[in-house]
Amino acid sequence: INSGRIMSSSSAINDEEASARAAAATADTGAPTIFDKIIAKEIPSSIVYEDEKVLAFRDINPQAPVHVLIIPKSRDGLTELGKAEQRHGEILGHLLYAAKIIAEKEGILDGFRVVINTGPMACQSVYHLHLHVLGGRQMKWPPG
Ligand code: TR5
Repeated sequence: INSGRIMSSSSAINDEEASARAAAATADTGAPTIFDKIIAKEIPSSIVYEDEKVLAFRDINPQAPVHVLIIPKSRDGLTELGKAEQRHGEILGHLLYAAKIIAEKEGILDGFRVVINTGPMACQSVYHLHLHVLGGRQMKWPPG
């Protein structure tokens, strides 16, 4: 009974957080985002990996001991995964392989999660495609 009460109260908090994120989530407008400024190094970020095509930096609001975002340097219409076209296949593969390189550098190859939120229903908040690489703690399933 107690554990049932604890579970329902913690799921109420999660629901509240989820509702707040969902309410704040907006749809893609195609406008430039804060990530353009990070790519241009106009605003600082904690860069963990960079090559000619992608940039990876630490999330400002980490959800795990390791929480890195990987973005294409050229957005090229890829505001979100849901807008991907066949021509984006190469960069999508490059981003995913970069996730493995970063996981290796961060020492989380024993288990890590790669997340892409796409669209308001998934609470996407920045419309420049990005992969979240999360690790350094035991992950749970299902995600919220
Ligand atoms: O919700 P989605 O999947 O769109 O993820 C966007 C992520 O960008 C969130 O996890 C934010 O915490 C992260 N974010 C937002 C900003 C930001 C950032 N990560 C690093 N540096 C940031 N700056 C400087 N500014 C942001 N607005």
